[in-house]
Amino acid sequence: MQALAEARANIALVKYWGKLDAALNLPAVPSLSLTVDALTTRTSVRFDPSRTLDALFIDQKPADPRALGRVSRHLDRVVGSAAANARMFAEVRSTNDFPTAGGLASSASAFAALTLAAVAAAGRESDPTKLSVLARQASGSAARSILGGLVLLGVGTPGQVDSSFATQVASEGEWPDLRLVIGIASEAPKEIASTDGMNQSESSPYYAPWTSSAPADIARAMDAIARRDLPALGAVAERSALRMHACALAADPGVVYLRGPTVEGLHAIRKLRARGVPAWFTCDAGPHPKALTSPEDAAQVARALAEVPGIQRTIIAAPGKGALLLDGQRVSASSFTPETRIA
Ligand code: 2P0
Repeated sequence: MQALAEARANIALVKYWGKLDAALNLPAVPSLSLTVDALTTRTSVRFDPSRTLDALFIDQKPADPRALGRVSRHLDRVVGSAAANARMFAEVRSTNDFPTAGGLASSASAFAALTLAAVAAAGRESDPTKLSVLARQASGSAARSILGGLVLLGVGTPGQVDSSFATQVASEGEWPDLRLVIGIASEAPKEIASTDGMNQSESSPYYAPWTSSAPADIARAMDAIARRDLPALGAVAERSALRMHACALAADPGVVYLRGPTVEGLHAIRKLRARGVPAWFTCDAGPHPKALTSPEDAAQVARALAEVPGIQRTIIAAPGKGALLLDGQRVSASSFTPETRIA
């Protein structure tokens, strides 16, 4: 009846931006991410026959009705509708060790942890593929946080809910020598939610070229990972981030996540690279500049980002684990091993 799960955020190296089927939340492009050890959400779910409503606490505070509604809909999706008496109402408590909803992928770790905790609390059978299909329906990037290390999220087939899921490309132990340095530009929630930014980006004249060029970026990233080639992976990552933002900026009206510190962060990282430091820029639906680099160079990259005006602090993140249960429970496994599609 109750379970406690933990999941880590992930940062996409090849970005997810756009939906093939909004109702089923199927991505229009394949994406590839690194699950990171430094950004963790811990979520407990307790189904309680005496409850008459779901309750949600985020960082110890009662959540707003919109967040509660999103969580209730996800519980309905995972274990059945409360309104139809198919499940009990639940108390959900979630804590983040990083700022919520500010472009640091809190929805990824939050919905991955919620999915696993809810499945376990309900005593359901599952496996990473099914868990990622469930998590994806709440938040596309959450599908990737089910797994650790470098993770691929495939595109789907319209109308088929289980057609897009995450698979692990290299575990956190298989390529441990990667670091993501994050420059925190603001602790405030972002102004345009990712879902809205993506929907708006469909009006961009660059939307079609953005989606059609993504499979080639995935192929290059997969090849770089197979060779453990950081410069090749970094080059794809920087290009994918800039293309995603170019697509968003050209929407009508333009979707602008970039702030002064984001752009200055990009220049600082390129300047380091010109001096021979292996570091490549990325950024997401928020203002924080991030850099992919090596363990040896991470401190130097963090110092360079910390000097950018407007950067308040930096986080150095290593490859992290996938979602896991913390209270000794297990989700019983079912067998289901489909193939990931990237195009
Ligand atoms: C990514 N982002 O690949 C991209 C890059 C942000 C920029 O996935 O609409 O919150 O809930 O599926 O998962 C953020 O999008 O979007 C995201 P929905 P989500 O990480």
